[in-house]
Amino acid sequence: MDRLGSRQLDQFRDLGYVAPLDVLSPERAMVLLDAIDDYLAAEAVLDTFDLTDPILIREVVGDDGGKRFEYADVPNPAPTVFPFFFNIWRHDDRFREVAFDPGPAVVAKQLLGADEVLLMEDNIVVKEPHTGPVPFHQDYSYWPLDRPSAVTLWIALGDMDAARGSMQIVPRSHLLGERLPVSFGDGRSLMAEHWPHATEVPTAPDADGHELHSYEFTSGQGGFHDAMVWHGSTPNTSYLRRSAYVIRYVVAGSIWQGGVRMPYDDIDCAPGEPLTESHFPRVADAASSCTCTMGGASVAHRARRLRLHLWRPSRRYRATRWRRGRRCGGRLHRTARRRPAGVARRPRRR
Ligand SMILES: O=C(O)CCC(=O)C(=O)O
Repeated sequence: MDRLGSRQLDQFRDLGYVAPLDVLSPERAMVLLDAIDDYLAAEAVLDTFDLTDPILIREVVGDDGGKRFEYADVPNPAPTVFPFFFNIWRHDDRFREVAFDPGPAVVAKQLLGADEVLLMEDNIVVKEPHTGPVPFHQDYSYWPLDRPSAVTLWIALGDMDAARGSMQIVPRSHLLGERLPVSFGDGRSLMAEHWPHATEVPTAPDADGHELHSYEFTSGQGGFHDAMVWHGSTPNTSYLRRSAYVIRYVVAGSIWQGGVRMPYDDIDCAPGEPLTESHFPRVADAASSCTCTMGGASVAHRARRLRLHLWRPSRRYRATRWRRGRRCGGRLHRTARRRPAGVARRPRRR
């Protein structure tokens, strides 16, 4: 992936995002799509939950008398329609290679004006056919960081437009201050009583007079957005599964806030300390060329894109049979955990 030019950097500063960018070749995108298909077909998952699971955040007082927030389990009888994979790079080399590719990471450094960036997390976001929107939200509100010095790279796996459930961005909204996190299932704002400094993201920003920009990408293209920009995605009204690979980069030296600000994984980093590289590895040390980008589409590329477009949505996958605890063809390096009956998957967000 090439470094950005000054016009693209200006676009990012002005609008809060920059797109479209050639991030992956269609072939590489196809490899990731096949990987996702494998995971879903095998019903074996890593740290995965349904993005639309109900979210409940409660305040607890620790032994030291300090207050912090944690997620509470909420029973959710609804079938999984919105699989969300978390930190897949830890388990699968096909994703790790992209997450550690210096090309996109160098662009993240350019956008953040940083000497070093860390990989905060990666995600796969799958929208099954005929599933709803992702409500507008701001990524920073889900992160226990002391500053919004982070960017998200959203990569389309498969050709993408609004009918397929693509991303929508509210340009310039990154300049409008901190907002409350949103529960993705019902669009409810969270933390209102605890974060008096933050206001809600409008549920329909266009009805409030804001512009909307939509991502229309061919497979492998992507866009970077600012941690403060409002964005969401349209319903997937097509008969095709929609998949995206998402990488989040954060400036090295950012301070971890932990549950004092927002629940997250338990990690080896105490609140008030800089992010630990054992959990948030450093990327972008290498040169800026990206080995996985193949910009110009050859005839073969286009043929594969067409195949992607016609890709059958559920070769082996049965949405209703989605659950934890199965083997995944020996690909996983970690034993899947079985959730006790009646207990919802623990919600976790970016
Ligand atoms: O993929 C989607 O539908 C939404 C993803 C998103 O909001 C994000 O990655 O920040």
